Amino acid sequence: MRLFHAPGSPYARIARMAVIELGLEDRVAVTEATLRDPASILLPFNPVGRVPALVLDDGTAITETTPVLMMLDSLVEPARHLLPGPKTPHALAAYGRVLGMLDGIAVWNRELRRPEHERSPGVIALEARRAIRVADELERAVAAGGFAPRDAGFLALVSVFGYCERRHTTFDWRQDRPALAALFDAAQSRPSVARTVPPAGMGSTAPAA
Ligand SMILES: N[C@@H](CCC(=O)N[C@@H](CS)C(=O)NCC(=O)O)C(=O)O
Repeated sequence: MRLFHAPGSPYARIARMAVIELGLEDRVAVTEATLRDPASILLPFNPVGRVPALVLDDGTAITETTPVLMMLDSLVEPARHLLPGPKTPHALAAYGRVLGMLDGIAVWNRELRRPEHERSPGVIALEARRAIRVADELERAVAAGGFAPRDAGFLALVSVFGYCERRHTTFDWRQDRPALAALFDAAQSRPSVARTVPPAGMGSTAPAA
């Protein structure tokens, strides 16, 4: 099977890290695709044109991060699954919270990529407030011992702040968030993290759009 990604995409990075964490590199080929490009090799498989997209051997294209993780999890024994289930509601809540934060950061970043006269100060202010609010909550959660297991919430957290670090530098997320920063820094030595660091730039298209 084949996983389409873009090096700058924080959503696709979660899936790429999952492939490595689950030991699926010999079963899942990782292919880079261009985004927002009518000639992209992704479009015949996924008309939505977004990554991650996981194309199964029968041609079925699984899209959106969580369904992709569900499919990847299904390839390994349950004890190694990354996605939390309803029996671990705190972990499920943590994963959802980080994904929600990522959605907001993506909107914020997209707004900043517009020509200045097209930007909405209202949207930027709203998304900045949202990001600060969630990051403060994540700081409290990490300080209390949260995000310790290497599950989907942990991978999503690393991906969101990795994106902020490299492609959304306007958000000074480390400021007054020592627990979060320490967790993020410690994660960098994991092979799944070290091997998927996004290129510096802006947005999700490579190298710098
Ligand atoms: N809700 C999707 C979001 C995926 C997404 O927005 N991916 C971006 C890259 S970070 C993309 O492919 N954008 C291309 C486009 O908008 O055309 C998910 O959970 O995977």
